[in-house]
Amino acid sequence: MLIRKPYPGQILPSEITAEAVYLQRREFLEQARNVLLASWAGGLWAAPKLLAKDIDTKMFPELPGVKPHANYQSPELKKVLTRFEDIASYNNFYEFGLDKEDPKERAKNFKTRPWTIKVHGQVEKPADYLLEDFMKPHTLEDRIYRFRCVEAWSMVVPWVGFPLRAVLERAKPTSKAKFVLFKTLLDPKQMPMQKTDALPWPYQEGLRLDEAMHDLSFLVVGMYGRVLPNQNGAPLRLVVPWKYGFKSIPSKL
Ligand SMILES: Nc1nc2c(c(=O)[nH]1)N[C@H]1C(S)=C(S)[C@@H](COP(=O)(O)O)O[C@H]1N2
Ligand SMILES: [Mo]
Repeated sequence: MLIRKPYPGQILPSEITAEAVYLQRREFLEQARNVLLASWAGGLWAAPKLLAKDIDTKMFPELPGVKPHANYQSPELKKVLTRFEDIASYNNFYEFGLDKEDPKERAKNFKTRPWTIKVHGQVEKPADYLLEDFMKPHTLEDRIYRFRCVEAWSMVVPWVGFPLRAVLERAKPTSKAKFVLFKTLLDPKQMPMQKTDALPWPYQEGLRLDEAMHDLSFLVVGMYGRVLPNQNGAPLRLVVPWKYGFKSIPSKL
């Protein structure tokens, strides 16, 4: 028999903020911010900031053939999912700026086509793929993951993509392969922060081969059944749900 004992420091369910309260807090923060912005702007500088409420999901075309296609509007899912507008307007994508609001404005014109993905190193089948060819063999899946940042915020996101494992199986790692290295595009003309030394560029992340081969490691091309917004790492990003967000590298593999 399994007996669950609380361990020292365990968070009791009663201590977790009720969701409704949490959501109210977000709304409150957004309203407070709008009021603040309005009063600062006060006719002096009227730089209109793009807010979550300005994001129109219809700007992002629907991806066909997603399985299973979740009904994002169902009351059950609406209750647990973070809103599209919030996921697409609170981003860590340092190539486009250090503030959460920077990427959605500055990545607007980022060019995601044509896009090449290089798979090389200790693999039997190294190749350069055009994004369309890279994706062709894969059925798009809808997977709801909780995404946690080490900064202590999290979101529940219905991603669309395919397992990283399928890609690795295609590339056939040799017996010498131990790790997978992921690299984001280096293009300071398009990614303004790459002109600074805020971080060592290009952004890189690594996984052990067994982590990369795990069923949950997911290559993402969309969310909410729609094309991935640039600020969330279009055209292709990694999502590793049991690790903090910084492992989930956008925009290139
Ligand atoms: N290339 C690149 N990848 C990155 C980052 C980044 O700044 N640049 N930030 C990481 C961090 S800290 C987080 S929390 C997630 C944020 O992804 P999201 O903005 O789509 O939620 O991307 C991760 N991958
Ligand atoms: Mo993060």
